Amino acid sequence: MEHTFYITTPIYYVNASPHIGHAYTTIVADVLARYHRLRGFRTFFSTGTDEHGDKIVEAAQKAGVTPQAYADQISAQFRALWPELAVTNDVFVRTTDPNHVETVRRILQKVHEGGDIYFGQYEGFYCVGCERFYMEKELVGGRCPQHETVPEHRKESNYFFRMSRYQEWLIRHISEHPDFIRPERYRNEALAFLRDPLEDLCISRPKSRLTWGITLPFDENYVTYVWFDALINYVTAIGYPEGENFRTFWPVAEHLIAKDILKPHGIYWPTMLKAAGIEPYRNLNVHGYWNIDQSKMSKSLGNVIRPLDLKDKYGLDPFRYFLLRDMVFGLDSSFSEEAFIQRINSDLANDLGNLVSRTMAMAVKYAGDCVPEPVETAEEDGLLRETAALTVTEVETCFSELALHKALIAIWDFINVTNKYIVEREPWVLAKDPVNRDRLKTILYNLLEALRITAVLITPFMPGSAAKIFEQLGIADAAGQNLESLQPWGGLKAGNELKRGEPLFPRVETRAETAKPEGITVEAQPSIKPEISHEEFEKVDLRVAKVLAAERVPKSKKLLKLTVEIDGERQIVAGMGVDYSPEAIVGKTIVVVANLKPAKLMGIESRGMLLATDTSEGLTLLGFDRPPKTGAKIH
Ligand code: ME8
Repeated sequence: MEHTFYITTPIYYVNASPHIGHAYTTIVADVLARYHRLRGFRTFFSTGTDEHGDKIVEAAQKAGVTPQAYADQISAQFRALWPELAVTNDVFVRTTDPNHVETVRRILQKVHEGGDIYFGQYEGFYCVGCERFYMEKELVGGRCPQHETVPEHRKESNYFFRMSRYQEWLIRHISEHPDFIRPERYRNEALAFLRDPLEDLCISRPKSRLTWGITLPFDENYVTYVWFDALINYVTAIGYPEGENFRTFWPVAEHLIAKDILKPHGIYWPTMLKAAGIEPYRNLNVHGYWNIDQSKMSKSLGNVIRPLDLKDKYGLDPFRYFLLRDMVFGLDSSFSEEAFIQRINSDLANDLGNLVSRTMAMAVKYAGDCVPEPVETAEEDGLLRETAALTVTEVETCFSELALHKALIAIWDFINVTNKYIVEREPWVLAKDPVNRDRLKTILYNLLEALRITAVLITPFMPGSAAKIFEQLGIADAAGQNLESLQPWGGLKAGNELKRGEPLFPRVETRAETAKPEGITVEAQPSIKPEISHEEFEKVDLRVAKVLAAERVPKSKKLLKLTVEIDGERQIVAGMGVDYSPEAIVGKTIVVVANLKPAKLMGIESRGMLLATDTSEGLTLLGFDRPPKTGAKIH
C-alpha cells in the first residue's frame, strides 16, 4: 500500500507581517514533509492566509486601504517568505480564493440542511484579537486572557452551529484515540474544556456590522464567522469534496498549531467535520510559544523577531537548526541571539562543520580524489556502524513522536562518535607507513560513509547543507540520498569523485571575541540555562534591600561583610570587595536572594546573596529606575 502524509499549518492572519512564531510552525511542517518524502511517502503540505473578519478590517482601516488591498499585500509577504526559508508547501490557500469561498458555502449548506444551524440571539464578550466570544468566567479580571484587552460586549441576532450536540461524541473520540490531540497536556486541556457543557457556536456576523466575509448561502444578510471560514481551508487545500487529493490525503491529515488556537482546532473543527459528514482529522499536533528573552513577543514591546533578518544575518540552515533544536515540541521556549550564536559555533561550526572539513581534507590527501574501496573491516569499526544503525532507528522514533529536538540530539551524538573515531584512529599516523594502506582506505571510507549518513539524516532540517555534503561526496543520485539507503552500512559508492568545498558553517564572532582586539576582556555570553517552570521560579524569594553598614572581611580582598535591611536587619557576606569599597556600597538599594540557605564564608555567617552582573569594568549591582520600598518582593 502506498504511504501518504498530509501536513497543514495554521493559515496566518494578514493583520501583521510574518514573525519567528509563524516561521517556526511552518518550518516544523516543512521538516515533517521533507522527512516523509525522504521515506518515500506521497506527501502534501498546505499553508496559507486567513483574510476575513473584524481584525483584518481594523488593520486595513489603520493602514488606510481596503481590506482586499491590505490582505493582498500581507498575504504576498507570507507567500514570498516561504521559499526564502526553503519551505516546500504544495499549496497556499487564501480564504479570499473563489474555490475556498465555494467550499465554505457548500459545507455551511450541508450543515444547515442537516439541521445543525439555527437562528438565535447572542449576547457576550467579543475579543477582536482572538475573533471569538468569551464567557464571563473565561475572562481574567474582565480581560481577554490572550490579549489582555477588554473585550467588547455584543448583543445581536445570529446563526448558531449546534456544537453542543457533538459534545459526547467528541469526548468519546478523544478518549478512544489517545493521539488525536498531542502532546498529552493539550489533550487534557481539550478534555478539560469538554467537562463543562459545550455551548453552541455563533457562526455568523450581521452585514450591518461586518461585510468582509463569506456570505451565508442561506441568508444574504450575514457573513460567516471567521473561524468557521478559516478551519475549512484544510479541506479546500486538497479539493474537497471531489478531488482525488481529498480521498488520498484527508484520512491522514496532521494539523500543526501552537497552543493559542487549541480550542478552535480541538473542539470547533472536529464537531464541524462531524456535522458535515466528514471524518475527523488524524492528529492535532500542538506546540508551545516562542518568547523573546523570556518575555512575550508583541508589537507594543517592540521585540518582534523577523525571520528574514535572522536568515540574512546568520544563514538559513543555522536558523532552521536553531528553531528545531532549541524548542521541545509542546513546551515554550525563549529565543535569545546569544543562545543562537552559541549553537552555531558549537554544534554547527565545531561539531558538524569540522567533521566535514577534516574528513574531506584527509580523504583527498590520502586517497586521491575518489571515495576509496574499503578493504578490511576491523572489529574496532563496529561502534561507528552500530551507532549509525541505532541513530537511524532513533531518528525514526523521534519523528513519530514529533520529538524533533531529540532527533537532532541523536544525530549529533553520531557526529560526535564519528569525530572521536577520527581522533582514535589517527589516520595521519597510519598514512606515514605504506603498510597501513588498506586499513587507511577502510577508515577513510567509513568516515565518508558516516558523512553521507549524517547528510541524509539532516536533509529535512538543513536541506542546503545536506546538498553541499552530497556534492562533496560526489553523490548526485537520489538513491544515495534517501533514508532507505542508510541500511545496511556501505551505501556510499567507492569511486565517487570527491570535491572539497568551503567550510559549511563559518563561526560567528561573539561579543567577547569582537571586543578582544581593543583590549577589553568580556566573557562570551553564557548560554541560557534549561527552562524552569513558573512554580520553580516562584521558590526564589527576591527582595529589595538596603545596605546599612559594610566592612571588609579580614584577610580577604574580595569579601565584604554587609548589614542589610530587608525584613529587619541581617548579615550577608558578598564577594564585591574588588569592585566596591565599603563606603561605596553603604546606602545602596539592591536586590537580594532572601531565602538562600545560610552559609559560612571565612567563618562568617551569610544569610542571602546580592545580585550583580559583569561589565567590562567589573561587577555592577542590580538597581532600580525608581526607588522601591525596602523588603518589597521582586516578581
Ligand atoms: O491564529 N510562538 O493566525 P495567527 C510559536 N488565523 N508560534 C507562534 C507564535 C509564537 N510566539 N505566534 C504565532 C491564527 N505562532 C488564525 C489561524 S487556522 C484555521 C487559523 C504561530 O496569524 C502558531 O502556529 O495568529 C500559532 O498557532 C499561529 O502562528 C497563529 O497565527
